[in-house]
Amino acid sequence: MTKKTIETKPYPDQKPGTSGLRKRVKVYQQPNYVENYIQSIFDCLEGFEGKTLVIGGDGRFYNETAIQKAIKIAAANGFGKVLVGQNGLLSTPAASNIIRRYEAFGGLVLSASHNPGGPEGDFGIKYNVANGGPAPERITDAVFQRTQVIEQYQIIEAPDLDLGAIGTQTVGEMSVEVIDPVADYAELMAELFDFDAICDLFSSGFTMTFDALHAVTGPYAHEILENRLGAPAGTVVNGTPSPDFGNGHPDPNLVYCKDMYDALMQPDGPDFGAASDGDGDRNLIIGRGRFVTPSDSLALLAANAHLAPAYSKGIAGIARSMPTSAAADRVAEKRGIEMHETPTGWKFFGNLLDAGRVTICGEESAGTGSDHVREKDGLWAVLLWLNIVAVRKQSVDEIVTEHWAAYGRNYYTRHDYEEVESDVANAIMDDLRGKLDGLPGTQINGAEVSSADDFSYTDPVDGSTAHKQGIRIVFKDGSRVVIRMSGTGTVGATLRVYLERYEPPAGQHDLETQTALAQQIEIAESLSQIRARTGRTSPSVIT
Ligand code: VG1
Ligand code: CO
Repeated sequence: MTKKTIETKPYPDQKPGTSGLRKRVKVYQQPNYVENYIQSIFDCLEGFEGKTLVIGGDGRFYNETAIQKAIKIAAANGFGKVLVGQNGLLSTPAASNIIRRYEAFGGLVLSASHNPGGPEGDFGIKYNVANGGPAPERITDAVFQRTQVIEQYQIIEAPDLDLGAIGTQTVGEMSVEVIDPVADYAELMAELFDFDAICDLFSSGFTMTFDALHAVTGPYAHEILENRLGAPAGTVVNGTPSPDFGNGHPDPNLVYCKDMYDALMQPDGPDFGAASDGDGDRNLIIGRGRFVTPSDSLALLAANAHLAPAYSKGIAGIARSMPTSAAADRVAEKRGIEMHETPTGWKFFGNLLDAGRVTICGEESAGTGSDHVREKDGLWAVLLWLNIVAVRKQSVDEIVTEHWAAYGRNYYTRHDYEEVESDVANAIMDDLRGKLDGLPGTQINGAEVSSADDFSYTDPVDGSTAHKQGIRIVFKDGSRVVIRMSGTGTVGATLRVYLERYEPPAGQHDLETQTALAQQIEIAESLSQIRARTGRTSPSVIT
């Protein structure tokens, strides 16, 4: 086993987005593409000699190839130990937990989340820091700078490791421990939630379907829901991870989980349906007859978290990403706890969680989580819902409608325009920015603008700032239109339009969402001309 220094040339496109570097597999397969990026990450870190690095991914195509490279580069750079999930698997929240539990220096999470996998699909690499969360922008910016000038990388030339065998091997002077990807995570969930109450719920005949979408949560869900909580075998469907996610799209939304949704809307359907994405950090929650929007789910989990043992003393505060609806704000207000509005992406929650200022965080994109790890956590959200249902002894539908009756309802939808030409998308955003100053006080389609800006954020813990995080236009009646460009796409540009309108406790809570937001949808088009300028007649995805 010899340590080698290999000459290389920079790639211009290794700029991490909202959640690490995501590209087509074909891009990652270029010579030295993975090596350059991983070496650039290590070049921006200090003090890891002899320390532990956690590595794991969602099992998609190219996962193992990239892991073998990462281990050998880590060994050559002087890490003391790598902890890697068996067969290269670790869900994103499980990786976050392993980093924290074993006090690792950091971790590499290999995933393109909800994007399709396989040779024609996407791949991704993300670096997480010692708190278990995604590296902050100061690090991701430095990594990108480094990728632009990299000239060489270090690697140990050695045979591939056996990632299937639990136990310890060595590469150069570094030890590599292959660990059970599920055990520590299942243990953590058992500490947080009332497993006895959830067991009783299942033994009382409560029925559930969990769709793992052939992605990483299969083994976690089998162990926790079926083995530990006693849900009948067959509760977990599509529970074996596959490199191309069964040729499917591991995005837990109403488009890709339509069959489950349809089953849940039947009067004799299951009581509860849930799903998670490629890397296990997102969640979809549907009760019989009631889909729970992610923004509402955040508010509901925050309002009811005290029913689970880990949060029985109450929560310190709530944080949500800017485009997420203000439903959670009403819970924070009523409880008199802190509320924070951050840019999109979990990396902005880390400081608030570390400082103990917030306990629960969430995003409209089906991500919710708490201070138990530093990533959003799909199964955590499912288990907290089950814990709440078990204690309240009510259906999801009853819990949601009671919540609206107490707090009012924030109607909410997101319209995505995918694979738009980058030039067109940039021009739309630039033109909107140019208009913002003149908007307050004007009327658009009958609604008066009260404020308009491009969201900037100052982190209250370390004072770091982030700019140009999305255009938000707020109207006098409290309704809101937000437009931003995705930072996770791999082809062209994706424009996201977020629409929201509040209906007070005594108002109408049972309108169809797109109908309830018809005025906001038209306002967004008048302002941005997205449909006109992209030639699209409708969004690619509505959530
Ligand atoms: C999207 C979501 C964002 C989420 C991010 C990563 O980012 O909008 O809320 O944090 O994906 O989630 P963007 O920049 O495309 O809007 V995951 O599950 O893809 O790691
Ligand atoms: Co994800």
